[in-house]
Parts: sequence; structure tokens; C-alpha cells
Amino acid sequence: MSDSATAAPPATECDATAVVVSPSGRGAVAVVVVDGTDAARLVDACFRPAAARGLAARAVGRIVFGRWTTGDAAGENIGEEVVVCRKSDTQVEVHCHGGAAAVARILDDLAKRGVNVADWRKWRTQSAADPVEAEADIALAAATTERAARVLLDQRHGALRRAVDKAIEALDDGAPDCAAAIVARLLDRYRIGRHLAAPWRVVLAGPPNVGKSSLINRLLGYERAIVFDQPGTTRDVVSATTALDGWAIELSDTAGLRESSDALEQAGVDRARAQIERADLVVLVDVDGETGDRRQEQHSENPLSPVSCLPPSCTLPPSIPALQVLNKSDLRSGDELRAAASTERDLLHTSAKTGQGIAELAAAIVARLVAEPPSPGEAVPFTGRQTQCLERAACALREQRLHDASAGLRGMIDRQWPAPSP
Ligand SMILES: Nc1nc2c(ncn2[C@@H]2O[C@H](COP(=O)(O)OP(=O)(O)OP(=O)(O)O)[C@@H](O)[C@H]2O)c(=O)[nH]1
Ligand SMILES: [Mg+2]
Repeated sequence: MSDSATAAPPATECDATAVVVSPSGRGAVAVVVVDGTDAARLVDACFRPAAARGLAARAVGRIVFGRWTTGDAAGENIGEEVVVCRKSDTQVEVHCHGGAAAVARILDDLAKRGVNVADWRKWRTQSAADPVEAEADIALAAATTERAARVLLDQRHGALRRAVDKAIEALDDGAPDCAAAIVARLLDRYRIGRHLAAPWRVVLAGPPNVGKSSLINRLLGYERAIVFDQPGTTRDVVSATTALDGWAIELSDTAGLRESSDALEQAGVDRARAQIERADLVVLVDVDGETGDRRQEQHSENPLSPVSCLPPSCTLPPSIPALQVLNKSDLRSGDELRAAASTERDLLHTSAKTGQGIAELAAAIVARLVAEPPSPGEAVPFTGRQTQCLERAACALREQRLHDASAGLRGMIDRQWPAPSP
């Protein structure tokens, strides 16, 4: 694309908006959408088709190849090759080279003609008829697995709106209990919905040298963390995101938890604790031996309480769910393992060395995080805004303020409806 200086035509009053809808960063192709009643004419000002006819004269849906010029005499014969398409009477897509300079040039030339250059999320939020549809588009761009994308597509295609409509209908029909049940179910499903565009956080924690780093490497399928036969090897939090059973999960390896007089190791333990506090699930790793004996003691004292391999100063916050893993099972004899299977039924036995029990550990992680996966077409709220609307509706229902409950639910799915008051 040429950088030749050109005198810009005066900016005119214009209702068109240009947004980049391809991801930022380098890519083979970038896509700029021009949206507005004058979109085709504005693009035609800079677009020179390889064939004779300009874009405005082409049928909707027809792909046209040509060059993007500066739109004036000075730049008429230079320019980047682009493909453009009128998507509708008011919308044009420009497909150009994926580098940042090509995109910037197109946006700049359009801006000189009065086009408003905007962030695509803002544009989508303003242009979508339905706020949930816009939120689904934004979340879809952030979804990293097909499974999460499928659930979000269901919401985009109306699953959430239909469930909320049903709750409103129930209220209209004088059945507030039914509406309350729908709202409660939706609020419960947000536990999954909040992780469709952001991964679950799973932290591996436990005493030093039990194989936490080895386990994370096994779960990831590559050597992310340093493994060494010396307690206190891992100091910083080492994280990596993977997909388990189609769900995005960020796994974090942490420093072995023990009381240490070494300031550097203690700093690692503090970081580990902070990571644990933010976790959706902690995988407590231990081995047989000293800590194992303490675990057995705790277990026989109170078989119903979750046992912990952690030193007293490193206790787990009770609100955070935990899975208990005994690693290095390859060092146990077959008889020991069989005996353990009957007495330690709530423990998972793994060997990061042989791979034994790793698939079971991955399945147990998923089962704890997503106990009940959404069925196809099921309504799943997935943004904080949606959940706030549902919480307000639930509160209004509890207080018998049925009109407020109905208004809150309408505000969740209908942009014309005033936002519910807190
Ligand atoms: N036999 C056997 N050895 C293992 C297993 N898992 C890890 N190890 C060994 O145990 C030692 C410690 O492993 P790491 O994964 O570094 O342990 P860690 O819990 O991360 O240790 P810190 O970072 O010090 O807290 C290394 O020598 C590993 O090779 C296992 O399942 N079986
Ligand atoms: Mg380690």
C-alpha cells in the first residue's frame, strides 16, 4: 500500500461506521466492515474494481476483486489488492492484507470521508436488535473451544431469550413459582456460562517434591514446568491453558507448600497461596510417606471431613473445592494399590512417571467443574449483566414485587426496555 501524501477530501456528514472484525495481530487476511446507508458509495470512492463496474452497481452477495487506492488523482494508480462484497444494502465487507498497515490505511481513508471508525464490540452492541445476541457475538470471539462455542451459539440463536420469555409468560399467567424456578435454574447455569469465554482455573498444590510439576506436564502433554528431584524446585506460579473434554482450563503449577526460612522459597509459597485463593478447583497432590501418614491420621479421626496434605499454616479456604491425588503410585506394589483402593476411595492414584491414572485425573477435574454439562439448546447465561438482571428478578420475586421481576427480565433480553433499577 502506498504512503503517498494526498490531500484529503473534506469530511462530510456521514452515518457510516467502519470496524475491523478480524482478530488483532498479524493474519493472512483482515476484514473491515463498513456499515451505513452510504456504505457502498463510500467504499467505491477508494475501490477500483478489476472489471468495469463499481461496487454500488453490483448485486448484494457478489464478490468483487480490485485495488484500494487513495481515491484521488495522486494515488489513482497505486494501491493494495482487496476483495470487497456488499453484504446487504447498508453493509460492505472489505477483505485486505492481514498486516496492520493495510488495515490502518483503509480505516484512515474511510475516516477522511467522515466514516466513524469504531471498536467492533461497541458497534455490535449498538447495532444488534437483541442485547443477548450482541453479547454472544462478543463471547464467541473469545471462546477457545468448539464445545464452548456451541453453547454460545445456542444462546445466540435464542436459547436464553426463550427461557427468559417463558419466565415472563409464567409471571403474566400468575405463576410466580414457575418463573422463580426458571430464574433459579438460569442463575445456577451461570457457573458454567461464566467460563465459556474465560477458562476455569485449576491449581495444583501440595508439599514439595510430590510430582506437581510432573503432573501438570502430563496433563498438558508437553514439558511446561521444570521437574527436578529436589524439594522446592518450583518457585513461581507456572500456568498454561489446555482443553479437557472440550472445556478451556488454565492449569497452574505452584511452589511446594511448606514452612520455609528461605525468603525466596517463602515468596513462592505466598504466590501459591494467592493462586489457590483465586482457584475454581484445587488439585491437592501428595505421596505416601510422612505427609501420607498424617493424612491417614486425619482421615481416621474424621472420615467425613476432607483430608489435607498441607501444613497447618497452608490450609485450604473451605469455599474452594478440592480433589485429592496420591502421586507416584508406580512406587507402590500391586497389593498396596489394591488395599488403598478399598480404604482411600476418595483419593485418585496417579503416576506422572508411567501415565497411570492421568486420564482419570483429567476426567475427575472435568466432573468437578462441569457436573452437569449443558444439553443442546439449553439456556445458559454467560455475562455479568445477564446475571445481575436475573439476580434482581430473583430478589423481586422473593419480595413478591412481580411487576419489577417482569420488568427486570424484559430488560435482560430487550434493548428497548429500560434497565432495571438495582
Ligand atoms: N517414581 C515417580 N517419580 C515421580 C513421579 N512424579 C514425579 N516424580 C519425580 O519426583 C521428583 C519431583 O518431581 P516434581 O514434579 O518436580 O515435583 P514437585 O511437586 O513439582 O516439586 P516442587 O516444585 O519442589 O514442589 C522428580 O525427580 C520427578 O521425576 C511419579 O509419578 N513417580
Ligand atoms: Mg514443581
